[in-house]
Amino acid sequence: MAPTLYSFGLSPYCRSVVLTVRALGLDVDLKTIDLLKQEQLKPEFVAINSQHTVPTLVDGDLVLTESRAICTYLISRYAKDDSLYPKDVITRAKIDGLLYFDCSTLCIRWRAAVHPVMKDGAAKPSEAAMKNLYEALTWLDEKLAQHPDRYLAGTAQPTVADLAIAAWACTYTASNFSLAQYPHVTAWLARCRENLTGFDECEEGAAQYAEMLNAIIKSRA
Ligand SMILES: N[C@@H](CCC(=O)N[C@@H](CS)C(=O)NCC(=O)O)C(=O)O
Repeated sequence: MAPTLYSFGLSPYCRSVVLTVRALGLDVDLKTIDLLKQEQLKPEFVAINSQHTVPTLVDGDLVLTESRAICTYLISRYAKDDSLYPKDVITRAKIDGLLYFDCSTLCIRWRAAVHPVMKDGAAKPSEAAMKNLYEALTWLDEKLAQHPDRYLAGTAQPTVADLAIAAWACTYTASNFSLAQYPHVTAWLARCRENLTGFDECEEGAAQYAEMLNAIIKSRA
């Protein structure tokens, strides 16, 4: 039976998993949990994931509730080759490092900038939070500068690190946070746009997210 993926298109976490599903050409039963309608709090979903977050993957008896673990699991279980998550120890270590950087730094700093607006009534992201976010993007740019024209882990082909981080990066650009001062990030994102299967779908979700965020900011101006 195909795995079930509970997902919401506006969520960057979900979009990274959907990019992985598309890259694998995998058949999944995609079920939308509309966070704007608070569907994640319905008892039937909380019974599956008491943390009530998407993405959530159910594959047989396995329930996974962390986006990056879902991506690497799907690749390990279903990929025809290992290009998205190479078994070579050094390359895999670099990819894991990038996924943790995404989880512990990029996402956290994005959330620190945007959540006060989305959840706590702030008029716009604070300057301090934006400074921290831009600092993290400088680090991402520096990583890419070490091997221009390649993907994040230094590979010639995209890996799961690109899928995870591109889902966030296109959210920045859609939300009018300029990446102009990060030439390597800009060029890498263009490569992702050109080469990742399903990137249009990912950018569509990013545009909807941005529309929601910008409408909130405008309403408080
Ligand atoms: N660490 C989780 C975070 C997932 C997460 O925070 N998802 C948000 C949407 S972007 C969510 O489901 N929020 C609903 C809630 O917390 O009730 C992952 O990477 O999968």
